[in-house]
Amino acid sequence: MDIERVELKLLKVPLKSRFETSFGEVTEKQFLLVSVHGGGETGYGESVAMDYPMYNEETTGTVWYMLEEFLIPKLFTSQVKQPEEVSEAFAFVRRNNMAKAAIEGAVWDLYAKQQGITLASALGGKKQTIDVGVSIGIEPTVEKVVEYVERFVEEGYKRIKVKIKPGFDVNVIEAIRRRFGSDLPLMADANSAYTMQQIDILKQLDDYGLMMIEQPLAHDDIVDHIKLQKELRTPICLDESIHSVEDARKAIELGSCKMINIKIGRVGGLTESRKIHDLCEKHGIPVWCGGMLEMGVGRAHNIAITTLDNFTVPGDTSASDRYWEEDIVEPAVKLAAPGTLAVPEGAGIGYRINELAVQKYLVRSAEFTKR
Ligand code: OSB
Ligand code: MG
Repeated sequence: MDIERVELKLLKVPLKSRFETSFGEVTEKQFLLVSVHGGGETGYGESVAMDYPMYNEETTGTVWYMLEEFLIPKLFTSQVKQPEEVSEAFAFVRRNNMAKAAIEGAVWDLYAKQQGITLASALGGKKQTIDVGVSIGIEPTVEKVVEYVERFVEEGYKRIKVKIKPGFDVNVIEAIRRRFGSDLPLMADANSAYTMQQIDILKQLDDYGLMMIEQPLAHDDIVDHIKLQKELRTPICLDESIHSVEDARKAIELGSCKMINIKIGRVGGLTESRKIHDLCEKHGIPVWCGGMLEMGVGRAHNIAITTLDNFTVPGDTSASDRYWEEDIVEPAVKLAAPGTLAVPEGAGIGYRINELAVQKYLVRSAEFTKR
């Protein structure tokens, strides 16, 4: 693959409404749009790191630094023939998975465009539509969460996820079940807000028929989660703890979880995401695609990976209008039918970039050329 030029653009976009998790609140999103040029085509990737190192250790700033200092130079000198080779080429850099994924995704898109096929089919995905759910943040009141649930149920989302933290957990789930009944596909995401000392609260949640509880314990734990899973009927789903197919193998072997949330950025790219998918499939562990408040390019990558067979649980890839007034892709990501996104038919990610929108949100840009 001939990769001649890479552009980085730092964009800053306000969210339509605040989004709070147990680790903090977001009101605007800074992210990098990565474009990779070669053979007359352009591939796009989106960095999903947040402004502060609260979800993981990366930030928009560290992603820019890793790309400029190590990853872009390596891409120019390593003569990759297939996108699968990018993550091998990047293995000399420890971690920094979101930086790696941002540019690896752009190379995958470039490859698919050069082949004239969709990114989904380049990855081996077969679905033409995917079922999706939505993630609801922590709100000042339980009533506000219930209002959001009502709105998204009306929009047809196939699974509702709510964020919880100590003091805002059983009461929230109880109110949602009371209002919407036991059939609503419902799950809770704790973003590591609990310890084993609080097992009694987590056991209370066991009575509400949740599809799963996501990352209840520490962000780097797969040991206490074994003990917790033994005490709960509700399946535990790991998010923060899984950075690689090796992490997934260990968690499955140990019994730390019964499901895995795959975020392309957290695991270092599409190639590693597919490996985790394949491993989980072999072990009967369902997977779903997580979200990091992406704009359209990131959403497009999420849609593509979700077309693989073992993405059997609706993920967090909601429509663009969940968070954004105006997306940077055209057309915006919209529900094709209630709770369903159509996999675009155009080559690569299948969405065009809205350059006017990119200009509107642009903070800083840089260009790197192969020498
Ligand atoms: O834990 O899944 C998470 C957003 C930011 C950081 C972590 C998480 C989330 C979400 C939002 O739950 C998912 C989305 O709508 O993109
Ligand atoms: Mg999560």
